[in-house]
Amino acid sequence: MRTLIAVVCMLCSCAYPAASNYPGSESEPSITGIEIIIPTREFIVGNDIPATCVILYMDGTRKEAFSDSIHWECSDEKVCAFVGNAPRAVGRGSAVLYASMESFTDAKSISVIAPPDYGKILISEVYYDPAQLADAEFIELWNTSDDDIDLSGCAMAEGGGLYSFTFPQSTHISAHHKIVIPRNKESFFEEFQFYPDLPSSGITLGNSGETVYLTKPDGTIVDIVFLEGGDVNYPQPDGWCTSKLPNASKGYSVMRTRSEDTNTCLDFESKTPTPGY
Ligand SMILES: [Ca+2]
Ligand SMILES: [Ca+2]
Repeated sequence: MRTLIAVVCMLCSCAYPAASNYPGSESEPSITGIEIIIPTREFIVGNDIPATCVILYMDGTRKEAFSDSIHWECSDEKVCAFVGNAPRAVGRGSAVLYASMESFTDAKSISVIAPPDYGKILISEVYYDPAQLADAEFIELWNTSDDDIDLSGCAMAEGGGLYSFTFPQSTHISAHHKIVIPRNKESFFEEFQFYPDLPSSGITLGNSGETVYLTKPDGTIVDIVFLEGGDVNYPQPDGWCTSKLPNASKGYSVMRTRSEDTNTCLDFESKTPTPGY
């Protein structure tokens, strides 16, 4: 009988260890506050706000709170609202996100911006046949919209399918500004005496028929240019041009001459390179 009791108590001891981590137990350190954890302060309309909350203890430890123990509020329901107990960005503007648990609260200011209007980004210049260094090539993009646009996840590619460049996280293009994507930034520097906005893309452009295009994060094409008829694997479609235009001789760029985009060769001319402006 003694042996049996000892075994039962051992099992008790295994199943119910000293309950220092259980809320309400005697050894639980006192709570000093809560803190909202969010990865960024800027969100896009329609997206969830991945906010969580941690409990702060007097001994310096922290523990993520159970989601149903937190009460969330937003200072402006036109900016953030709740689906169940999960915050979501619902409209443009600034607001304060509040979390509360018992007598503890925390607040974080957030801003909500419109979804990027990728259709307002145009390929504005392609320097595909440089005067001296072949890899001084560049592609220039123009944000024709009134808003900054986050290019993270967008990509530039060429029609042969050999080269592409995905924009790094947090790559922004300011409203009405242009950015330069060099093939090789050191060769670009040699020719233009300044460093471009972005790192070397490695995108190598053919000199007699090339297609250059920009895709948004879901992979669909935002803008495309067919140079000298386009790449043999991706030639110009009917309606682009009646001849193999635009083209540019060695040392010149194909350059967009207006912000109106007709998706034809008429939007471009051959000009002296103007990277970034
Ligand atoms: Ca080339
Ligand atoms: Ca330019």
